[in-house]
Amino acid sequence: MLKRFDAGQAVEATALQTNPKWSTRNAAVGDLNGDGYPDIAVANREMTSYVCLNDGKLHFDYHPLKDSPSAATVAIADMNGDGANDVIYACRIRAKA
Ligand SMILES: [Ca+2]
Ligand SMILES: [Ca+2]
Repeated sequence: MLKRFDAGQAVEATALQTNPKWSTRNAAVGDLNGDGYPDIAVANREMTSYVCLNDGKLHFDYHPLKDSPSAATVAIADMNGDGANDVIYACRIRAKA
């Protein structure tokens, strides 16, 4: 669910369409492709995680994160100082809880 805030008050909410089979545990927001629109990275438990690239009209293209078998959390930051955001995700192997 996306909410817009104006002066601290929630004034609008929009359902974000994602795959209902995703077992999402965490999400992070940041511009991942440099187009100026914020994108979303999601951490999915016991399955592949994804980045969701925003076209600026709240439509998202989903791209799998390589080697993300069971991510517990995710963050977005420029880790190598090249000016482009990177995705950082922590995975649990053989997660039971
Ligand atoms: Ca973007
Ligand atoms: Ca970077």
